[in-house]
Amino acid sequence: MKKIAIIMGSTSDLPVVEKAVDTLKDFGVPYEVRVMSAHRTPEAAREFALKARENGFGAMICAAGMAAHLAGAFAANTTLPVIGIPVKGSTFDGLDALLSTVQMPSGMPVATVAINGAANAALLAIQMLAITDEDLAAKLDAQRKANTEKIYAADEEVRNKY
Ligand code: RP5
Repeated sequence: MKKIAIIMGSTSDLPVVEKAVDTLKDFGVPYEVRVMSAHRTPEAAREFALKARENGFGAMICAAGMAAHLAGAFAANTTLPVIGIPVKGSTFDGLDALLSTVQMPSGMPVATVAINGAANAALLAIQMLAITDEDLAAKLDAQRKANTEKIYAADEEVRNKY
């Protein structure tokens, strides 16, 4: 199975990124977690992106806050799918990172999830791998069913209570 790269701009992004790691773990999808910055370590980020396909990755998740160029910098150097997680910082409620991540120019797509949307980033990466992996697709179906059951149970609980 292809690996998923999870890259964050700083270890201060870890509390957000951990939800993506947990989700990939739950689905048994192999991953590598790295800290690289579009601004502080641009050479390392470029090198990693250039070699990602030959190194066995199928998609990459890039999490960054503030002037969040990480996902875009990776997209510039690979044709693997890049998923961006805008991380909420101490100012602007994460809107700065959201706009920096989502507003890519034509020809350089970054699939941007919600601010701090790490679980969805991982699920999207899993869905990409599941295009050609039926076992993974079955696990996604099972998770959807379990989530639906949880909502039915919550609905019943609320109806009974009120
Ligand atoms: C971004 O700047 C990082 O992704 C992080 O969200 C933000 C702040 O980084 P630190 O100053 O906490 O290292 O590049």
